[in-house]
Amino acid sequence: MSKPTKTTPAYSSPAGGWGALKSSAKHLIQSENAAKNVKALLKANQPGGFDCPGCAWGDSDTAGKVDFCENGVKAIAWEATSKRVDANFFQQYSISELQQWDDHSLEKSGRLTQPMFYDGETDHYQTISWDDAFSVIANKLKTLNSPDEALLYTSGRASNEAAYLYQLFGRVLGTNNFPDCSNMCHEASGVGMTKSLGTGKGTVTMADFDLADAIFVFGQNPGTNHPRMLGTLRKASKRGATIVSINNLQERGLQKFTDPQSPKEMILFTGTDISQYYFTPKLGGDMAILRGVAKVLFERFKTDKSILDIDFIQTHCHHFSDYQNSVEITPWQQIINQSGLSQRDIEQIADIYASNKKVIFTWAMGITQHKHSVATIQELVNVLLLRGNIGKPGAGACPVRGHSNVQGNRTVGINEKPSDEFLDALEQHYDFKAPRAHGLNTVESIHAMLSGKAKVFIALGGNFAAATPDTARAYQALQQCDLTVQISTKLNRSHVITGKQSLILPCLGRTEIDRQVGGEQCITVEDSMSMVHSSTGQNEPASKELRSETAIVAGMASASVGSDIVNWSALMHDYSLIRNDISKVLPDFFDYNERIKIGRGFYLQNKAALRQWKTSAAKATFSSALLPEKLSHEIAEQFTDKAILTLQTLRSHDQYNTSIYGMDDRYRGIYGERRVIFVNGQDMVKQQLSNGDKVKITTISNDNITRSITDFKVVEYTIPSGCVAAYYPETNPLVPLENIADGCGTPTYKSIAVTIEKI
Ligand SMILES: Nc1nc2c(c(=O)[nH]1)N[C@H]1C(S)=C(S)[C@@H](COP(=O)(O)OP(=O)(O)OC[C@H]3O[C@@H](n4cnc5c(=O)[nH]c(N)nc54)[C@H](O)[C@@H]3O)O[C@H]1N2
Ligand SMILES: Nc1nc2c(c(=O)[nH]1)N[C@H]1C(S)=C(S)[C@@H](COP(=O)(O)OP(=O)(O)OC[C@H]3O[C@@H](n4cnc5c(=O)[nH]c(N)nc54)[C@H](O)[C@@H]3O)O[C@H]1N2
Ligand SMILES: [Mo]
Repeated sequence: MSKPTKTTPAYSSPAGGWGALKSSAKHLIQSENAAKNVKALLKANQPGGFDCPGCAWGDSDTAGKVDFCENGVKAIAWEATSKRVDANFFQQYSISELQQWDDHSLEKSGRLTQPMFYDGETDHYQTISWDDAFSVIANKLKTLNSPDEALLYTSGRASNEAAYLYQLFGRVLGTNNFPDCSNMCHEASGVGMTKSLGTGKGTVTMADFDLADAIFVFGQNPGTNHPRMLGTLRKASKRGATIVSINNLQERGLQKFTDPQSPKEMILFTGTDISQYYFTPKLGGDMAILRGVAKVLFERFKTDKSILDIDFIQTHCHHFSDYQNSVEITPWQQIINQSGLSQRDIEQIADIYASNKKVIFTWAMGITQHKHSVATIQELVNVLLLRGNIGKPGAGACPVRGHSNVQGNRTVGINEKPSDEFLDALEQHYDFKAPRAHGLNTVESIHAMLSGKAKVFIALGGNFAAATPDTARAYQALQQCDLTVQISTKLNRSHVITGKQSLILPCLGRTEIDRQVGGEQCITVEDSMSMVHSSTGQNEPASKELRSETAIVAGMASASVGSDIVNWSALMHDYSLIRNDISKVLPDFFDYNERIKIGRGFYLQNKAALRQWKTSAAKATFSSALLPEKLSHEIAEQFTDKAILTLQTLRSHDQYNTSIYGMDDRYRGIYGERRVIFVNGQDMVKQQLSNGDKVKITTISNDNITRSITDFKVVEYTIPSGCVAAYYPETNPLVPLENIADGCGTPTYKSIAVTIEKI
């Protein structure tokens, strides 16, 4: 085991602290709107204020105190910039020219201000009126042979109201083609947990973090991606809970954290130790760790019957003996090889797990973006079930979501595989026939565009061109479309990689005041703890021409499918009517409008947390999948003689997915650049590489497609031998479209077999 005291030389101060304050101030000043942003920040995550557009971590009970973090500041400052991308900008720069800009330069150009249209006749976007833009969409949709030739992508920032209306639009149009960011993100959590527990959502609330005896953080970098979670972990650590991190890298935030909101820690330059134990497995090794833990538990159970919660297992679980058998036939050698940890390490993890009564497992992309992610998540659940750690206070499963409302989007119907129950309710409420055939997920959508089966691509937010795998093919897919439509706040790659025609529809951001006929509107979102709360923008909109996402969806829908089935404009004028509709279709949202007025909103009850299992057997189900026979590098060994490394693609501290705020990654000691690859020292020796060498990275696959990116700088780093890491989205050209998780369509962004070669 590596104790947290052994840090990378990269950053020796605690995460957070003055470094975070300094960086927050820098980003506020660079937004050129500092005063407005400071005012906005005080309203972030507060009742009556807006939900931070950063991450999906739950709000703590900080009424009267500020509740935001360094990266929330960046997200807010990024949206509230004073820079504008207007008609003059598009006159000045052609699309071909903008294609040469990097992602940082595109987004840094500022907020989009008016609808723009590209028709393929010149190399420039031209202005267009909102009505004409909606007619372009309606006319194109009418020429399709089938509504299934349309794709309606969603990124997880959209509000419940906008997302609900968007899925209704698609279904009235006649398709379930709702690819979304979740397909690339936590899909495996939803699939795995639904199979095992009958719910795709986390079973814990913020209150459980105050009660847990131990918290295990798997494959997640909260110091960067969910900084407010560090506040929760700090509080838990201070009251004596045990925190264990299991991460391929020694992330600074998981080691030591100074809460910028603690005057004492700030003044004394001290911090709180976060993880008492830190284990650094190989990429994709978590399922093996968990299998090893189960093996130890079964072994100990022979002499100590209290090790497993037999009462719970007998009353609530299904397929226990199949699971026990799978665990027993899994050899230790395979566990050790795949995990990269020793048997001793795994025994220690099992000891910590077994000696704490109430345990929470949290996880994020280090778990969900592998080939065997669904099986890994089911194994996380298996281990929780063994000790009755589901549906008991202070214990449970916590997939920490990405986008601030990705969970809400799914809840209100953004799903390419909707349940019959949901479609029945829609049909009943609106009196129409909803399409029943399942639609396409993100990767399937790219295949459909490439083969000409899909012709119109509409995106409610996000940056499809940059976020998706196999960049060359993703670009080609979009470029083959007859029409691409982007509903966005800021300029990005997806605006310059266009279909034959293309529309940019600029929308209000989360921080802005949303004025409709019925007055100023609030929207609602759901966080990772299933809390639904309202969000009210505070800033003046970046341009008078902006429309809300909800209004844009309503405009597209009424132009395209008419208003016989749904009165789009009435809903757009007053969002409380949309919420009324949602509560009719989804009964869990009863008294929706009333309940969001109280405090921090309401909790959508998780059935598994009540030990009610909505699985086919009405029990929590142990999954008995075996460990994968081979991990990605072992599969790739058949195709090359060269030394194979496994690449994970991850986020720097200065980015929000494809939005690149800046070129630093402070906690990893990287400044002013992004084209770096983190390599283990011994691997460098083997490959005769030195720090600072420039390399070409090439994917190993057997499909005769060459995927290479070049000019990456080698950085020696504390990372297990055989593993390397580099930032996304620059690495997306390396990710084959075919490399997806078993049982869900998530690209294997955290395990790409590559070779590196000095240039
Ligand atoms: N500031 C900021 N906040 C964000 C985002 C952002 O880009 N910027 N993105 C949002 C979104 S959409 C999401 S999904 C989340 C993402 O949040 P994270 O999941 O934290 O994001 P990644 O940067 O992909 O980090 C993956 C982490 O898992 C570790 N890891 C990788 N592979 C493995 C493995 O096989 N096993 C183990 N045990 N560890 C592994 C990596 O070392 C890294 O620490 O954050 C959300 N919040
Ligand atoms: N290689 C690799 N690829 C990955 C990942 C990885 O770890 N590695 N992670 C995957 C994950 S977890 C995710 S979630 C996806 C993210 O995929 P997306 O959600 O598609 O991408 P984002 O970068 O979050 O989208 C940024 C754009 O959203 C727009 N935007 C911002 N705010 C708003 C708003 O309020 N409304 C609207 N309409 N638009 C807005 C802006 O124009 C901005 O340019 O990427 C995935 N891709
Ligand atoms: Mo995500």
